[in-house]
Formats: sequence, structure tokens, C-alpha cells
Amino acid sequence: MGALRLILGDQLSEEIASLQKVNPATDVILMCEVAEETVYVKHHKKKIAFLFAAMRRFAQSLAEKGFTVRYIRLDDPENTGSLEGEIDRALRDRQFSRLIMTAAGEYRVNEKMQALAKTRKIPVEIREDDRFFCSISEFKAWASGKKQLRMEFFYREMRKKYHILTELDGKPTGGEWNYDKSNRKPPPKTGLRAPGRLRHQKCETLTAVLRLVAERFTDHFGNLEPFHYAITREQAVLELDHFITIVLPNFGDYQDAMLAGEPYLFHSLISSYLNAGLLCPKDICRKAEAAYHAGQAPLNAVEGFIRQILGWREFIRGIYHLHAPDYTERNFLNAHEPLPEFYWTTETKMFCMGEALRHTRDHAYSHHIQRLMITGNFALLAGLDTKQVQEWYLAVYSDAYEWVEAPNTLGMALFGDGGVVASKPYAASGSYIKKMSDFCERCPYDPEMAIGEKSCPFNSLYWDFMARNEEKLRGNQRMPYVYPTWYKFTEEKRQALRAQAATHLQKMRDGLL
Ligand code: FAD
Ligand code: DLZ
Ligand code: SF4
Repeated sequence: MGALRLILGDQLSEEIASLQKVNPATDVILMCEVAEETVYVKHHKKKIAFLFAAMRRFAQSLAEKGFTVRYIRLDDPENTGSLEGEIDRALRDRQFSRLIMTAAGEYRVNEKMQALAKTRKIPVEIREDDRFFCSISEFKAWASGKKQLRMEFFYREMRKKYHILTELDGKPTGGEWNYDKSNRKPPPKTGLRAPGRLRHQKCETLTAVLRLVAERFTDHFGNLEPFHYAITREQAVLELDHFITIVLPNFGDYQDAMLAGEPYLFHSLISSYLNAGLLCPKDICRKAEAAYHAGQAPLNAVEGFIRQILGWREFIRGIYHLHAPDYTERNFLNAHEPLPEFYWTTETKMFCMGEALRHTRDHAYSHHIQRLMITGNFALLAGLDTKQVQEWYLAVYSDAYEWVEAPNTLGMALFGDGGVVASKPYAASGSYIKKMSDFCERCPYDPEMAIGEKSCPFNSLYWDFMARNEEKLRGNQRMPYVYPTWYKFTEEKRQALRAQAATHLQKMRDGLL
């Protein structure tokens, strides 16, 4: 009797643990498009289309290799709408010796699978997801006994363990572990030309999926077309190679830059492929390292890029599993302001916010610094409800899964975990946005003004945020100048700033900001 092997939508790797030693003669691979997974948050249309198209093409390639795949489409009239329902249906249709699966990335799905393992009559084997550099138990061991967890130290351990960008004596290539200081160039006044990106031909599978999503998910956020995502491993590898050869050399310098009309700049656009399993983190880091050794990309770019994958991505995953399940419930700063409508409509006069939101609506993508320092920073300063903000980030980006979204949103952007991910809040006023972008030139608000109708909302909101949260933030050693500066202002100025912030917040609630 063969085994039933479940592959989830973000497990599209042939090397995945649940496919190890699969027997094509006896085993059945189960993949299913289920309503429940599409609406636990109302995902962006492009995210659903990308995942369904990638799932279907992955299933086709397994079938072409001789495996038996039981693929359940969303519009299959027998579809029960849930993962458990589809597992049960498969178990009813045929006898299997056991159910094999790889642990899900999200705690929510893992809980269901563990409950299923306890209640079904056949043995269930849940294998560890080994597509990461660091296992969950290894991260927990590293974290154990440490008062504070900092990405930088974790990252160095990973560099040493995997000998990535290290010399024979174990020292970092180039002498420094981290070249972040060279990765914060503002865009030059003369502008920047972002390189072109690949466009993939639409196959029949993609066309059918786009039709399905257009019909079934009309009330979901985002524009479905034009659709340019890679949907197979081969296409994703082309994207990666294009990035490494053409884009990576400038990734380091302009990692934090933002420009109007340029959603991608020098970013890799690989997160959706990586998180769904079409690309493997180890291959990506090795390719980037090889580009440095071949003299094709400078060290600040290659180290900066590898740090995101080997450092941040792994650290973030570790934090999620260390603190699950109640991590997402935290709200250190008691932020409860309802999410304003413009996060969905994109209708705001603030040019920076409008631009980041339009990128999000059009591409299900916005690059890191826009997620953190524009939409995230605004949510932090305005005290937006941490649950609603998390839900928004989980819904709108094609790379979003709770294990990576929650620590980034709650921890990094909102400081809602009280300092587990970030050592201080990433709070910034309009002057940061003015320095790092060309947005302010196009905005009716004035980044130089903190008070008055035309004043940039980020300015008074910044001070209001600091004043509001003084008790919790005053002792933070990473922000030694904030409160001395605040108390150097006259009492009158402090009151005027807080009154201006209140006016902007009221305008936000009235849909007029
Ligand atoms: P690049 O800038 O080219 O970076 C290369 C790769 O490094 C990315 O593809 C990604 O895999 C990895 N990476 C970079 N930064 C991070 C990070 N902080 N955490 C984890 N991986 C990182 N990333 C997601 O994959 N899914 C999410 O749901 C997600 N939500 C986020 C929410 C907020 C509020 C913030 C501030 C960041 C979030 N990120 C998330 C991290 C990061 O913004 C995206 O990984 C990145 O923008 C993806 O674009 P890219 O592939 O062009 O990345
Ligand atoms: C995100 C997503 C969506 C939209 N739909 C499906 C689906 O229909 N079937 C499926 O197996 N997976 C889907 N996924 C991905 C899952 O949500 C993901 O596997 C879990 O979040 C676990 O990480
Ligand atoms: Fe954003 Fe303020 Fe600049 Fe306008 S002036 S783009 S609101 S930072």
C-alpha cells in the first residue's frame, strides 16, 4: 500500500522533505486549491493567481516525471474547501499506509495538521521543512539563555557555519561582517535608471488561472493584470540570473532608495518564488557569492543581499517559531487606531503613501524600505491597530505568509513586540523620506514644515508618537537624543506639535489626509 503525500501551496520544491523517497508506483501526491486558504485573509488577486498557477505547473511537472498527482482545483464541484476535507476525501477514495507531509510554515496550518494526525485512523508523518539554513531547533538553541537576540550575531554564526563570504581563517571576506553603512545612498539628484525586468509568456495554465481569479475573487484587493510573475522553477531561475547579472551590482548602494514610478529599483523580486519553494535559499546565496568572486558585483552589494537571505529571513523565521502562537497578539505600544481606508483605496494626498500603496495594489509588491519606512512608519506613528496592520500586510503582498510577515510587521515596523526583532522603533519624520526619495517634490505637503495645514504629517506625528510613548521608550539606549531634543522645545512648541498631530489624525479618520 502506498503513502499519501501532501504538498501545500508554498512547498513547490522537488527536494521537499515530504517527497523524499517517493515511490511513483504506489504513492499519490495530493495538492489542492482550497477556499479556506484563499480567504483566511483576503489575499491580493495576484498572489492567488501566482500561487495557483505555480501549483498547477508544479503538479504537471511531477506528473510528466511519472508521479501520480491528485490535484484538486478550486472549481472542482466535489471540492470541500479545506485542506482537512481534501485529505479525508483522498483517504476515503483509496487506502494508504500513511500520510506524509512537510511541516507548514504557518502555525495556524500546523495546528490543524497536528490535530488531524491525532484524529485520523492512519499514521501521519510530519517531516521538518529543511529548505532553510537554520532549523527551528538550532535557532532555539542559539536563542536559549540570551537576553537579547540580535540578527547581526546570528548572521555571523550562519556565515561561519556555511562558509559564505568567509576566508580560510574564518574571517569575513573584505575584513567586515556587514557593509550596511555603504548601503544607504540616497538616489542621485540626476535620477536613477532602474534596469528592465523579465516578462514571461503566458501559458494555457496561467490564462485559465487568471480567468478563475478574475471571476471568483472580484472583491479581493489589487489589480490582477498585467501579470508578469514567473510561475515555474525554470522561470524563477531566469529571474534570479537576471537579477544577479544585471541588477545586483547596484543593489547595495541603492537598497534604501525610493523613486516615484519605480516600484523595483535594484531589488531582486525573488521573495515570492523563494517563499513558495520555486527557489532555494542556499542556491541563491552561492550564486551571489560566485558573482562577487568573478568580479561581477561589488562586496557591499553581495554581502548586503546575502545578509537579507542568510541573515534576516532566517532570523525572522526563528523569531516566529520561538514565540508562536501568541506573538501576533502582542501590542507593546497599545496601538488601536483603526486602519484608514486609504490603505485599501490608495486615495491619500501624501505622495509617499500613495506611491507605496499604488505599487502594492498594482504589483502585490513594494520593496522593503517602502514597507518599513513608508506604510510601516506611518502605521507606527499613527498608532494603527497592530492586528489590522498585520492582516493588511498578510493580504496584500504576494510573498506574505505569517511566519515571515508577522515578525516583520509587528516586530520590525510596529515595535509591537517591545524590542524582540528591532532594538528601537523604526520611527522617522518627513526629512528621512525627503532624503531617501523624490516623493516630497510631488507632494502637496511640505517636508520642512511641522505645523500648519501644509505641514508633512510625518513630522508632527513623529513627535506625537514619541510623546505618547515616552514612558515605554525613554529608557531605550538606542535613541539617546530623542527626549533631550523634545524637552529642548518650548512647552508651546510641544503643545503645537501635538495639536497638529491630532488635526492630521482627525483628517485621516475623515478620509481627508
Ligand atoms: P530584496 O530586497 O531583493 O531582498 C532579497 C531577499 O531577502 C528577499 O527576497 C527576501 O527573501 C529576503 N529578505 C529581505 N529582507 C527580509 C526580511 N526583513 N525578512 C525576511 N526576508 C527578507 N518578506 C517576505 O518574504 N514576506 C512578507 O510577508 C514580508 N512582509 C514584510 C512586512 C514588513 C512590514 C516589512 C518591513 C518587511 C516585510 N518583508 C517580507 C521583508 C522584505 O520587505 C521582503 O522580503 C522584500 O521586500 C521582498 O522583495 P525582494 O525579493 O525584491 O527583496
Ligand atoms: C496562500 C495560499 C493560498 C492562497 N491558497 C492555497 C491553496 O489553495 N492550497 C494550498 O495548499 N496552499 C495555499 N496557500 C498557501 C498556504 O496558505 C500555506 O501553505 C500555509 O500558509 C502554510 O505556510
Ligand atoms: Fe510624504 Fe511628507 Fe514627503 Fe509628502 S512631504 S511625500 S507626506 S514625507
